[in-house]
Amino acid sequence: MSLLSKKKIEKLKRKATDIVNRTFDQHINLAVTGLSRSGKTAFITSFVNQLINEGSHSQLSFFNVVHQGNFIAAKRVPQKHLHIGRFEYDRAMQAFSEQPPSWPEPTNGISELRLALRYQPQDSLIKYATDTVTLTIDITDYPGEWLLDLPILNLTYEEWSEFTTELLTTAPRVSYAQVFLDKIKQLDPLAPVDEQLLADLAHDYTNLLMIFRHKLGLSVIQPGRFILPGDLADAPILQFFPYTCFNQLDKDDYQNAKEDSLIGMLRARYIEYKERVVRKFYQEHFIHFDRQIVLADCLTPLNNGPDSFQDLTQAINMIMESFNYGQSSLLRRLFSPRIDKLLFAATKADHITPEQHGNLTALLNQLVYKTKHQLSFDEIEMKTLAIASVKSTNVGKAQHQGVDLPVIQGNRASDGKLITLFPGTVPNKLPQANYWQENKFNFIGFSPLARVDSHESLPHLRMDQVLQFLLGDKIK
Ligand SMILES: Nc1nc2c(ncn2[C@@H]2O[C@H](COP(=O)(O)OP(=O)(O)OP(=O)(O)O)[C@@H](O)[C@H]2O)c(=O)[nH]1
Ligand SMILES: [Mg+2]
Repeated sequence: MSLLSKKKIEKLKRKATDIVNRTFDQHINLAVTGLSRSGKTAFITSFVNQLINEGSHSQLSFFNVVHQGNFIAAKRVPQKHLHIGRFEYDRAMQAFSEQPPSWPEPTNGISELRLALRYQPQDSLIKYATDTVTLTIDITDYPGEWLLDLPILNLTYEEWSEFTTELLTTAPRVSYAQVFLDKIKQLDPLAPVDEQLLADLAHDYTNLLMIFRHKLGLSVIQPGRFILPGDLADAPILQFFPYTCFNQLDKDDYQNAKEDSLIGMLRARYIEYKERVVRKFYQEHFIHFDRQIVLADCLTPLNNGPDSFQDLTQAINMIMESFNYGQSSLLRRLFSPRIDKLLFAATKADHITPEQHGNLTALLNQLVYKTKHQLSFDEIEMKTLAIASVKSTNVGKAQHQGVDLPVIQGNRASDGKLITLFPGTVPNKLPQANYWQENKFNFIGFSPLARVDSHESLPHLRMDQVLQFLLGDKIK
């Protein structure tokens, strides 16, 4: 055979392999969300870190492809959408690898990262055709606050104002909202709009939302973009607020109000927000997600008290609406979403002793499944897990009045001091009044335990179960 024909045959062979690979190669869009500070950045960093460092002492025994020895390698590849921010993996790993190590900075908005995972197929048909298959994973990080806005799509400005007025006029919000409510009372809603006044009041309202989230630890924050504006910071589309005196406004006057009146402009901006911000997010991003992870920090609200916990319950209810695929659901009517697996993960499980993990999962189950009964989730497979993306404590035992007590030990974030503590018990169901009287949950922020180089695996709890649930069935 001539050299040329040999070369030609080689080329043809390569082409054939390429076609086979393209047929079997897989792709998945994975979305990660959760309210601010719930642990999204730490989660994605750990997710990527576990995969790209597999082999260097990573602990992924529940991830079948690794356990069975068929995992070859994973690497980062350029992301799909160039107009979306990059998930700053290197910056996050840099924080974990410093001495002393620290947590990555808070993020604001949406970002993306793409991974290519190569493995040896086990499926007899695929195995016959090719030695290796690549699973491409697009990971998107976006704020859970954006999902809290879904109900807005179904509400008129008047209805939304009424919903929000109810929140603002009851405890715990009312004590901070009174000044704002008084200012609104002074306004003539039908007078020509003063845009500066409108901007100032929108600013006051945004500040209130910040206090609710960061000072009171509340979760129901609407509109979600006000505290996490992404690239919309200072845009007029975010300059509106609920009108809290609808009970004093004549219905006809409201209907006939011109756009240059205060109430008319508030209504117009609300409608604009609904269309250009909320609907756009669902259309441009949400409907393309295949699988979703919702991270929930249940421990901080337990530590904050009943108001904060009750608010988390309501926020999870609202977030669940985005996965309600029932025929008559708002989501189904407006879009064609395709998420088929939904993982709810209670983060920061390294803050409690291991015998409490079951309770934490049971508690999250109650939060999630309470809504599941009311809505239709038939098309989505769901799972709940208690995880730590980056485990930052060690577990031990301490003697207390002659009894062995399980304790955790870690570096306190506020001063870096090594402390040992029994953090308290987590209820295994939605806490009743007596829980709050009898228990004091002690949630103390910890720094990462020890520095981890970028080529080493981060310590974790149950990230392998996360990987198996989200990717396992795609790896054949
Ligand atoms: N102990 C422990 N703390 C964690 C873990 N994950 C996150 N944290 C803590 O939670 C904080 C917030 O984590 P991030 O990953 O930045 O959360 P986020 O959801 O990305 O926050 P935003 O970007 O502000 O929305 C961190 O700074 C840590 O203090 C974990 O696995 N274990
Ligand atoms: Mg973040």
